[in-house]
Amino acid sequence: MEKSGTQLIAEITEAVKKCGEIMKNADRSEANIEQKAGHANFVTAYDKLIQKTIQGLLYEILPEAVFVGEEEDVHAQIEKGYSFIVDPIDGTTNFIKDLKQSAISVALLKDGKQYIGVCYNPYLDEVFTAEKGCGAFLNGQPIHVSNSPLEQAIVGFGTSPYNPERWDKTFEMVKDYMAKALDVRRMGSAVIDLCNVACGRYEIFFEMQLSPWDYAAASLVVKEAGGIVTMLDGETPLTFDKPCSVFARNMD
Ligand code: 2AM
Ligand code: CA
Repeated sequence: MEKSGTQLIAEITEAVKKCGEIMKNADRSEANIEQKAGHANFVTAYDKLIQKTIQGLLYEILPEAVFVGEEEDVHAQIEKGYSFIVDPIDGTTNFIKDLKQSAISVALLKDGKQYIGVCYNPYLDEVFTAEKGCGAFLNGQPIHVSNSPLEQAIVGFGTSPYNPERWDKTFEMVKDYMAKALDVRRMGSAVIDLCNVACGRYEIFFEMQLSPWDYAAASLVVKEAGGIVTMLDGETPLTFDKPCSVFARNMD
């Protein structure tokens, strides 16, 4: 018999919590930091270890699903059947710096469409979960985006650090929001930023370029919490087979 969404969420939650222990107890002196292509684009031995661990655990949960992970060389096809899209450590620079603002993100897609999202910040022991059509939850309690207007909004943003050609436009937008909103924040984890929109701590989050593992789970959490998530043009749906911009908000 096929597992229900509730069952899958429970099992995936258990898996991310196990991996959260690895993240929390990591010895950063042994993190073996490597530079990937682009400015401030790092991978540590822990990104790789957590990815390998979560891949094994997710395989036990749903063996028929293909696996796409940030630290993977070959990316699988996602348009048919089940696929997991996973970020083992979102906020790798925060992790390296011990800022305690990083998350593990697991999305489950069905025929290329978002079905389940689970995001875990082990430092706060916060797990955000959503199933398409069933609402969003923080540690099992229902969550909703805030109803504050722009004047009272916290606007989170990412700087697309590995894409210098995006910086000018990003900071123009930030300056514009500084004038119109309450204040701005730059956390360093798109997953945590999006979850902050979902539970009403932020009203807006944007970043000019992210990869599917950065938003596949958390953007479902925002939508199921009553928010809106599109590309920066305000209407185009996000893509899960290639990078895109992300614009999440509590209201239009
Ligand atoms: P990461 O920590 O998993 O690498 C910071 O602006 C946000 O962008 C983080 O969520 C970070 O995820 C993500 N990020 C960093 N490098 C990236 C890259 N090369 N492509 C897409 N997203 C990236
Ligand atoms: Ca990421």
